[in-house]
Amino acid sequence: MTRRWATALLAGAAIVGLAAGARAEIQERTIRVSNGVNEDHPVGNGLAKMNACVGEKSGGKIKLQGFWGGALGGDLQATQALRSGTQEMVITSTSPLIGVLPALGVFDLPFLFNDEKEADAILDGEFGTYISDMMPGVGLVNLAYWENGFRNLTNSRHPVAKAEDFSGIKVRVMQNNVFLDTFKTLGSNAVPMAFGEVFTALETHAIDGQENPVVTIDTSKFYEVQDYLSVTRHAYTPFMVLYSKAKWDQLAPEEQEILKECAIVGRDEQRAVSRAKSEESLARLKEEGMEVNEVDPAEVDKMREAVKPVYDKHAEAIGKDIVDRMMAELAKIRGKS
Ligand code: TK8
Repeated sequence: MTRRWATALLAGAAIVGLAAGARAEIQERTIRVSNGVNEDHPVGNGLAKMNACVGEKSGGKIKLQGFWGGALGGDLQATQALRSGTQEMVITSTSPLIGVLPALGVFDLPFLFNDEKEADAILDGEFGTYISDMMPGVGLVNLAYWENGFRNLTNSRHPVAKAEDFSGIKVRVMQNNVFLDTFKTLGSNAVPMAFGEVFTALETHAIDGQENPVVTIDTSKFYEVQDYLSVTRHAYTPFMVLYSKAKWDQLAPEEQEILKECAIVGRDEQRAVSRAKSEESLARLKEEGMEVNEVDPAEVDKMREAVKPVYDKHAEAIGKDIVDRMMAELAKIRGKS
């Protein structure tokens, strides 16, 4: 056998050995993933894709097990379980975590993004990394930003076609001061509440309305307890795919790499389904009897104008440098810098 062949064989054996060694680092494990939404939400598609990816890259050793409808607790409760090291993962809106990391409030500023393209550019770019790099400091690791989406108002009182129509409507908002202030500034009676309590509160008329993306309104069956959908697109909420830092640090580098890569694979699937399903959901909400109105752009501009003071009012709590950095990034994306 020539020296070259021997060298090639040795090199091959080394690579196979390394791969086997790396695989040996990968433990058999089932990772529990807490979700507030139901499994037929696009997050279900994203998690299925991420799970298939993780299974393939780990030789079937690592599995993701989704828990839905807040079965393992709401967003904030599940996130606290991660921080205490008693649970592995949660896919949560950033908004309820504002008490954990005030900087997350930057995503709650009303009418911040004009479209999904801007949201993706910010979240998947330097700014998104800048915020993700803050998460280990509060006991969390953000694997990716998935899409909750542009939020719209539903209620059981009357359509909201003009800025003044918010007046008198009792609207549930997430447990988040920026949303609370935004909806109070718009004239509604804003009530902070965990997502898991919203359906019953609507059904019993403890509240008149809520606001969420149409795929959430559809898959949470809010059409059963709401009459009007007003397409306001007043905010865009990201989901974070969070891992407990205490548990993350117990994973082998190979396992961490697999989870990070597959969270991105899951992200692309989840966003694609979220955007494709939005049209279907809108059609279903109409079929289920909801009266849907697209708010006139001139009226949206009036709403934008009305809530502008919310930016200055909350800049200090969020971090003025963070708000300024966000606005500078957006100006760059819009070609205005
Ligand atoms: C689901 C929540 C929900 C959010 C809300 O876990 O609370 O209204 O938009 O989708 O994160």
